[in-house]
Amino acid sequence: MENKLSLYYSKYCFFCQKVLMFLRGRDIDLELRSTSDREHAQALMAGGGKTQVPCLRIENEKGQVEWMYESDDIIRYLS
Ligand SMILES: N[C@@H](CCC(=O)N[C@@H](CS)C(=O)NCC(=O)O)C(=O)O
Repeated sequence: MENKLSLYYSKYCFFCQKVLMFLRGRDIDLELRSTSDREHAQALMAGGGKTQVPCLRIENEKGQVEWMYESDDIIRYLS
């Protein structure tokens, strides 16, 4: 089973736009979670420990979760 991916983002954030541009046209199974949605913002803070976006939540088949914060690291991971 593949890792389950969720991208926390804000539409006002340049670094998020960079990651979203990278995703465009690529067939990557990933859920987009806008932090304009209070529920997503709270989950990001609770899980990752800070509100910074973009953040990629990576959940492996064992249910272990990693929170990846840097846009360049996220793009590298998804490449
Ligand atoms: N070096 C980071 C910069 C990310 C960043 O500065 N994000 C801003 C929005 S553009 C942010 O989330 N600021 C609010 C916060 O840190 O809580 C990256 O490349 O992802």
